[in-house]
Amino acid sequence: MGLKVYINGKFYPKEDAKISVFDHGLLYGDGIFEGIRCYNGHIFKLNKHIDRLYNSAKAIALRIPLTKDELKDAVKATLETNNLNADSYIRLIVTRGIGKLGLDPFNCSESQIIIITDFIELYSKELYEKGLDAVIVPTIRNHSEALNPKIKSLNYLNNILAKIECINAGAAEGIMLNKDGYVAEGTGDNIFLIKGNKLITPPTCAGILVGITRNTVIELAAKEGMVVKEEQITRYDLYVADECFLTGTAVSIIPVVKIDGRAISSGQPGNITLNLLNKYQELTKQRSD
Ligand code: PXG
Repeated sequence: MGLKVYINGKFYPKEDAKISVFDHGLLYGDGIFEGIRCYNGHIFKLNKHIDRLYNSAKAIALRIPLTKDELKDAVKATLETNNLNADSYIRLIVTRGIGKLGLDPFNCSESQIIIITDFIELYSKELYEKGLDAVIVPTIRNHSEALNPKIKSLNYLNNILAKIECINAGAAEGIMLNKDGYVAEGTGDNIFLIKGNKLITPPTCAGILVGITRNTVIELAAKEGMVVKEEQITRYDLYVADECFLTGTAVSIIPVVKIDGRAISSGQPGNITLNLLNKYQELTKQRSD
């Protein structure tokens, strides 16, 4: 049986899962999304993803025509329809809907809800063991008063431009600074460094997506008795860090061992990073939310 995609309450075979070319999600990137993981049949942090989606919707004045519970049921139904009860990935999308040409979002039809369930592997197993090489890219993260990075919008060109720069530089990931020159985040992940006994990550006011994995790692580290700080980070701080790693739903925790040609400490994944990765993997096996 082929993959089925949910669109507005109905399931369509992958080949027939289509959206109008007049949808403002396509025409203007006007919409929002979430990337969610299902581990061993359990959807990880579903409530947190649903809350963030509704906040993104509120911020762009988009009405989601389902209650949070109805939307959660739709996500679960999509997994069941596809018999995806082991490890899988869920892409939840809400577009502005079908409208006329022209920016006005208020002439659009009801917003369109799409749920795709599939698999995702952003980095090879080898990179988790060896750690990845990152570069700081020229494109800065969106200014919060232009398009707030807290909104997980369908408009990802800011990150895509950064990704192009990192690929051109031959690196696995790009680190983006904000307009003030402080470290913001990766193109699709949050960043942490370890210095001495402290775990440090940029504060949300640095202009970042408030990652659900980020928040989970902050909680985990605090439980492990680590000192966790949300502090402004400079390029220098990254170069001289003891350890560095990235977090995200798709990547979980991945070590960074080189930044702009500088080896981070010995150039091997750090012990604290590997311990946190272990603890995170244990957590994904539990039915916590
Ligand atoms: N920053 C940005 C810009 C992101 O896009 C994160 C941080 C990490 O957030 P979470 O909540 O996932 O810990 C993201 C998340 C994909 C994909 O398909 C991208 C993300 C998550 C899942 C899948 O490329 N980005």
